[in-house]
Parts: sequence; C-alpha cells; structure tokens
Amino acid sequence: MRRAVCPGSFDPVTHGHLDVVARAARLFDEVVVAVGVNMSKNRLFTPEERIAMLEETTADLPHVRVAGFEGLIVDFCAEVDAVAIVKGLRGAGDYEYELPMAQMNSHLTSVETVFLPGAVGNAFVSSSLVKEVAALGGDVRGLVPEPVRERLLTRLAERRG
Ligand code: COD
Repeated sequence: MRRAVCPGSFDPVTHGHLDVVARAARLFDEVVVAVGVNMSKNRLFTPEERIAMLEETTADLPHVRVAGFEGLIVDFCAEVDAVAIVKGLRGAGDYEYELPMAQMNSHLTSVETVFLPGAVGNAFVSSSLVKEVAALGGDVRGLVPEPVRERLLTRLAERRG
C-alpha cells in the first residue's frame, strides 16, 4: 500500500486543489488530504468546515480520505504511514515557496515530495484570490465546486453582518 498525503489549508478547497488530489489518487493506492488546523493565517472557515467541504467534494474519488493535522506535516505522514507528500505547482512562485519546504521535510524524515504541475486552466486559482473576488462581488463560478461557492457567499454575507 503506497499512501500519499496532500496537505494544505484549503480555505476553501478550489478546483485547483481537487485536480491535484484526483491526479494523486491515480498515482498512489490511497491519498489522505491533510487539512492544517493550527496554522497562523486568518481563516474564513473553521477546520471542521474545511474538512466537511473536502469530504463532500472528494466523495466521488476512490481511495481518498480527509483528516485534520496539527504540528509538522512529516509527523503526520509518519502517523498515517505515507511515503510521499504531493503538492501542486501553479508556477515559478509556487516552486520557490515549495522547494525549501520539500528539502526541509526530506531533511527531517525520508518522506519524498512529489510536485504535480497545476492544470493550465486552474493555474490562476487560489483560495485567497477566490475569497477576494467573491468578497468584492465577482463571480467565482467554475473556480470552486458549487456547494463551496454557496458556503463562501453565505460566510461572506455573515461577516458583512
Ligand atoms: N493548482 C495546483 N495546485 C494548487 C492550486 C492550483 N490552482 N491551488 C493550490 N494548489 C496547491 C498549492 O501549491 C499547495 O501545494 C496545495 O495546493 C495547498 O495549497 P493551500 O494554499 O491550500 O495550502 P498552504 O500552501 O497554505 O499549505 C501549507 C501547508 C499546510 C502544506 C504547510 O504550511 C505545512 O506543511 N504546514 C505544516 C507545518 C510544517 O510541517 N512546517 C514545516 C514545513 S517545512
């Protein structure tokens, strides 16, 4: 059984994330989507909400499960017995950011990082841009799954009071 972990903050999950998870699931026997629950960035959604959205939107993908994690990703990989971390790269900026993390993770344990090129059509999609566009009234259809878009609009409306 070769298991991989797809980590992220997923605040919220986008079609860019889901493309990487689906492709990882074709390469490995099982994929654990690992949602960082104690990370410093301000989040729009709670860990439970982010996990629920991922569970809903990956339900059709065989051999994919979702879990929260705290602490080092390499420790989570050891806990679930994963041989690889799979990350998506949208461009050179992602590579610059991801390479030292991959090297640090390799320094800490023997876990490998596998980079998948982001699909061309999703290369501009990020959770932060989706949130910004939606908050300013832009249309984010096609960038996130429909149930996620609905939750996003509801949360933004709640925040506006
Ligand atoms: N196309 C392809 N890939 C994409 C797209 C897209 N459109 N959008 C996002 N991705 C990829 C990102 O490149 C990333 O690989 C992944 O999806 C997750 O993205 P985010 O933005 O949801 O998550 P991040 O980048 O905020 O998550 C960071 C981690 C939680 C993975 C990282 O901080 C971490 O491992 N933290 C744990 C603590 C730790 O171990 N620290 C030491 C690391 S060396």
